[in-house]
Amino acid sequence: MPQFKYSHVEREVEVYGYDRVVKSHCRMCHGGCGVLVYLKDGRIEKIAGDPDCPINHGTLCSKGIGATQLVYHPDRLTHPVRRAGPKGSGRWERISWDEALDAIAERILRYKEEHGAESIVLGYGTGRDNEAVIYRFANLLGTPNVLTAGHFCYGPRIATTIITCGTNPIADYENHPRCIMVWGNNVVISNPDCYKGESFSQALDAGARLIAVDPRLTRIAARADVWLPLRPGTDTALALGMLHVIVHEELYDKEFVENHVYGWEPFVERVDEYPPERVEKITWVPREKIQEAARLFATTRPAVVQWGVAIEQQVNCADNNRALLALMGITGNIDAKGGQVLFKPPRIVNVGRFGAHDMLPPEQAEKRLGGDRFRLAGNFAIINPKCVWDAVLEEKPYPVKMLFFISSNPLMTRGNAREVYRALEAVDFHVVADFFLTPTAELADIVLPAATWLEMDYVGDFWKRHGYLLPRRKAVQIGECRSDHEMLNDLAHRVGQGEFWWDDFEGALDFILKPMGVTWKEFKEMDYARGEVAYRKYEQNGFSTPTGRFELYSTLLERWGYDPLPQYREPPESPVSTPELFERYPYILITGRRLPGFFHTENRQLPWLRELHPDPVVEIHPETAAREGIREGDWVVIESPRGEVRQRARLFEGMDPRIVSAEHGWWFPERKDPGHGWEESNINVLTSNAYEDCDPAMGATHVRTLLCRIRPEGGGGGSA
Ligand SMILES: Nc1nc2c(c(=O)[nH]1)N[C@H]1C(S)=C(S)[C@@H](COP(=O)(O)OP(=O)(O)OC[C@H]3O[C@@H](n4cnc5c(=O)[nH]c(N)nc54)[C@H](O)[C@@H]3O)O[C@H]1N2
Ligand SMILES: Nc1nc2c(c(=O)[nH]1)N[C@H]1C(S)=C(S)[C@@H](COP(=O)(O)OP(=O)(O)OC[C@H]3O[C@@H](n4cnc5c(=O)[nH]c(N)nc54)[C@H](O)[C@@H]3O)O[C@H]1N2
Ligand code: SF4
Ligand SMILES: [Mo]
Repeated sequence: MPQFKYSHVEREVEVYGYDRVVKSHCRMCHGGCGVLVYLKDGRIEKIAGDPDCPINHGTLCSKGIGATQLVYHPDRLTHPVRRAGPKGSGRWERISWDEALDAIAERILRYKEEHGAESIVLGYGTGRDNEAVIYRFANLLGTPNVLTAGHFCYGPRIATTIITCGTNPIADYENHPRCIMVWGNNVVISNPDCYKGESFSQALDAGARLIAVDPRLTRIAARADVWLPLRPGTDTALALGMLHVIVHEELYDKEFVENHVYGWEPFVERVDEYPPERVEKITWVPREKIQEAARLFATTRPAVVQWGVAIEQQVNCADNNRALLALMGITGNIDAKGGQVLFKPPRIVNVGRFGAHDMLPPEQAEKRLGGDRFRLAGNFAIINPKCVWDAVLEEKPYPVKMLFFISSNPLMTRGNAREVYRALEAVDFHVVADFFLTPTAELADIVLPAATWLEMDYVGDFWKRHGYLLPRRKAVQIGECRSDHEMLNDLAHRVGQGEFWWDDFEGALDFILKPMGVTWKEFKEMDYARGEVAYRKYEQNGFSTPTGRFELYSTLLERWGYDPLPQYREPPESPVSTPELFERYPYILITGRRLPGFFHTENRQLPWLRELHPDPVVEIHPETAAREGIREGDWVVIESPRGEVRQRARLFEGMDPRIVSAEHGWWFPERKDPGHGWEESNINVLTSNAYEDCDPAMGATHVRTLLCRIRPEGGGGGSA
């Protein structure tokens, strides 16, 4: 039994008779929190926050606590299965791991031979700490096609920060920024990427001023000094308007601008096109508020921008990010203590190198789906989902024969769900690795039982940019479940990649850690590792960009044929771009606000978490509800030009009456038919995935802002 600094742990063990406490690292969301896993008779009895962990200091959210119910859920898949009836019939037969992996390997080799490796698409959803192994497998196989959420989540942030300043600048909450501008993010609920709500809240308690840019009055907005409730999808215009104030009032950091940025003059010309009067008309935000926020942000240093995914799931995705980077940059906050820091990771084999991107032959990389169309994405190995569905359904530009989803539920989470359904139904061979038979898995040929984070050893936070690494330690084994890492390590041997993999996955962990001079067994005994912390490194080394400067004007985007400066585009559906459609669909629908207990489509099976939020909820302003004849709690039909779904009304005053806000990810695992109600409340039945609606450089699907109409279910006049 390890010794714990906190005596309450020892005491609890004694009083309640636990036989073991395993220190580990939660991954019920993007992960990060240190946990103590209490076991009795080999079973997890409870999970608590680890007070020693530098990421969460002992705090924990409902999902972390609820993980016990995930591990032991009776519906969990605990052995591989093969389809035993027509696709989607819900009939399955148990098979062994050897049978499953041999069958998958046989298909992979056959498709590679007959159609080229590019006909095999691997996929994952949002970061589940398995991306490095998936890319390694794909690159060594020779397929450039790994379908992720990266086109509209996090991928844009990595791509735009790398081309602007070399890496992703992280808010340095530990050193208490004095001003925080939260932009399209609800960090206290979503704890996204490199951030935890706890460290953000501590910076606020230490006195940071707060600006919130969100169409909804979130808890953060309610606490803010300035709240900018913008029209959804107009973020680039708002950011350029703030830059206009900062440039014209000379509130920028002159030394930084003079010595370290690239493209100042053309940048100022672009900013000049967005005076606050114009920006007010576009964004619905009064010009005085824009000026107030810009002044507060620029004059209270150090300051940070806490940005979220709302700005990435838009036609303006890359330019939203670049406009916010410009705000961080010209105010002198990049790599400043308490500002936006370019942290160094510990010395390890990083995700990119482990992912073996350099092993993908250039002629295969050329074939990346959509690589010609979305060139920023293509250069970062990211693809747009529609390119995959088209290649399955129309065999253009070449056929895709196999889809292999490892931790993703694309039927629920990608734009235009009905098209996704058609592609999953039509594809020649479909494999899924998951904990449950999700609506996506129900359309597979083989489903593999995946291990949860409590059932594996791993180097936690491997992919993050905050500079920490923490050991994730296996606590239990459930049935025949295997981690994605072990599964791919085994499959790799069966498709001729053996020389690049290991006898078992511990070898890979040793390989990752080797440059640090420790083995997995040694790292397992450590609390964490941290990279060297240093500020303003650019003063010595410049930025890792083609010009060595902070590129307000992107030389790479210019080379790829795009506007090198950020510009505002109207959302594809809006009162301005499609006024006739707006007459019939008179509300702006925003989708996907995060819920504390669920992670996208996950956790709706877990009683503790479902009890907190039993039904899908659509927020409607009381005036709008009255006009449409909708009362609190009514089931409401939400309709877009592409279809309709139902969610339950919650009347919410904290947004403009022209906005409606719906949840994403809803299916009903308690329903035993194989569809599990995937169409009923799935907001992506309503979203568009048309190429022309996507960000032209990044290929981000525009799922955040569309037009809709609403009516009470089973009656009412409706708004049409
Ligand atoms: N309209 C709309 N759509 C959205 C969004 C939105 O805001 N609005 N948000 C989007 C965003 S930001 C993202 S990132 C995507 C997310 O998209 P996905 O990542 O596809 O989302 P999930 O539905 O959570 O799918 C994950 C699946 O993997 C399983 N799983 C979890 N962990 C593991 C693991 O370790 N191994 C294996 N093998 N399986 C695992 C879960 O049971 C679940 O079925 O969705 C997005 N879709
Ligand atoms: N509990 C939980 N945590 C999660 C997830 C989850 O599903 N559940 N998903 C994870 C993933 S993959 C991601 S990407 C992150 C995302 O985390 P966040 O970025 O926090 O995502 P959201 O809550 O979807 O959106 C944040 C805010 O954006 C606002 N918003 C909507 N449209 C606009 C707009 O046009 N402009 C602006 N400025 N704001 C807008 C919404 O009102 C919302 O308050 O969360 C991660 N963490
Ligand atoms: S915030 Fe994320 S990592 Fe922390 S306990 Fe909750 S689910 Fe786990
Ligand atoms: Mo995401």
